[in-house]
Amino acid sequence: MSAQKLPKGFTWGFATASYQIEGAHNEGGRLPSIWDTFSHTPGKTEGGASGDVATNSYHLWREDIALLKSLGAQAYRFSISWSRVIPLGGRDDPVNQEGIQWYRTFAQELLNNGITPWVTLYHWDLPQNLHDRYGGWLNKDEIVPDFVNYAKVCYDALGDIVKHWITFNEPWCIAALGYGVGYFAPGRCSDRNKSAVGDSSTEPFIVTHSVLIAHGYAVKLYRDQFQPTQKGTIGITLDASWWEPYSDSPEDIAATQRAFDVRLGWFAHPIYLGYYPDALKKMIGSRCPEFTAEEIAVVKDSSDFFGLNHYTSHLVQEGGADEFNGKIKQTHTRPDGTQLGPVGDLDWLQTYAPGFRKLLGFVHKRYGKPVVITENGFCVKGESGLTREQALRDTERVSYHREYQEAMLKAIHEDGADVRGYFGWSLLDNFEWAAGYGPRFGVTYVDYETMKRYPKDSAKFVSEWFKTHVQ
Ligand code: PNW
Repeated sequence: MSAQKLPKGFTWGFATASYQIEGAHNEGGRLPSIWDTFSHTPGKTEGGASGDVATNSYHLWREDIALLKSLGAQAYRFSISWSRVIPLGGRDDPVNQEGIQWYRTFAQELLNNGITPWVTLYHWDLPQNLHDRYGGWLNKDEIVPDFVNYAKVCYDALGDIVKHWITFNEPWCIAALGYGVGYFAPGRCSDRNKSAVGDSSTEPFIVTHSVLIAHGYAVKLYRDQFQPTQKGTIGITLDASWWEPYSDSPEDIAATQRAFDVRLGWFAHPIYLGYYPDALKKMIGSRCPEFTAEEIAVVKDSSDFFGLNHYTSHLVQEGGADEFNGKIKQTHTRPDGTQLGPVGDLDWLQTYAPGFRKLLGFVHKRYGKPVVITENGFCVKGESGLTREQALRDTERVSYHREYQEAMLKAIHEDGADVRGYFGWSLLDNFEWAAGYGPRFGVTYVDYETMKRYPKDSAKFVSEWFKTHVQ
């Protein structure tokens, strides 16, 4: 059994995102995104951290590629900063050739090193100008054509060498964290005793609607005008926990079903099945936007694969108030007081690999598409307080990856899940959004003083594991 391999054609590598690694926030013609504005606003990020410098990958990209190569990665998932490519963002705004050229050089150099680029178009960094000009994702009629134009610029400029596209990363975070609880840019939230802006009861649903439609039209454009000649694939990345009932009470079981339907189905149902889930409509009633016939025809079946980001599992109880999670209560503590698994450096994260196995089987069966794991990883509790030498011996992250990768293998061989790829999050320690530089998700340690990269034990583990399991 241990000799079992991954299916032929399976690809693996590591993932990052533009704002979390690039730095050079005001170089090369780039203008601010909502994450620049947000992170420069006092009180929004831990210690006032920003991505101004991050891991300086805009300048140190050759080192990043050399690192990927030394680990034997077959693929690399990175994202394009919209504000580098179209600094003002809009369909009538100028394209910044310097930005285009940077990504082209980067993608070409990956290929020269035998690494396949997987490109995310939107990993949360909306050009600030579009937010200021018309409200960004709140304004469907403006943002959809602007996003589609941005996608077209990218397909045109890079599609001859980039064959794997992901339109959006985790729309749930965009909508719920950006416009519901205000924890992420643009920081809108009506019911916090912070500076209340926006309407958390409607905006996340409006934003999601815009994102789904923008995704649909960007995919349609690719399929109509580029896929026939460029022959790439395109899809979206959604994030999901595995949700398990806290007890076997009918209430907790029903709440768990709602977690799947609302937290994941809010996005996955329209894209893979062609409608918003009943549980969502029931919960939010007339606040649920409606698709026109044309829109839903474009959104339905708009992803060639199921891009899945997965980190943790949750136990679910009836009785929460938060609509974005389906009004459930989530915990990692079992009724007997034990924990699901080792605790990470962020409170939503605990290791529980059996949940990953079950989720892979579930997603494949429910949504019927091949799955690509576009992120999976762990931040070790207290790692930023360790010396570099200590941090490099990251046994907990090694265990996490061993357990999750073995769980994936079981899902493939024993449950029939169709999984085609795996990207570890992340290649590097990096800017962990509102949590700043505290939590470290990298398989590579970054010394933020010198910007030197040092592979941790987990980098070697992941690399060896995949080398022995791919065929
Ligand atoms: C993902 N949750 O975000 C993002 O795609 C990455 O950019 C990020 O660095 C990484 O995971 C680690 O956080 C998530 O609350 C944010 O469950 C929040 C959750 C999950 C993923």
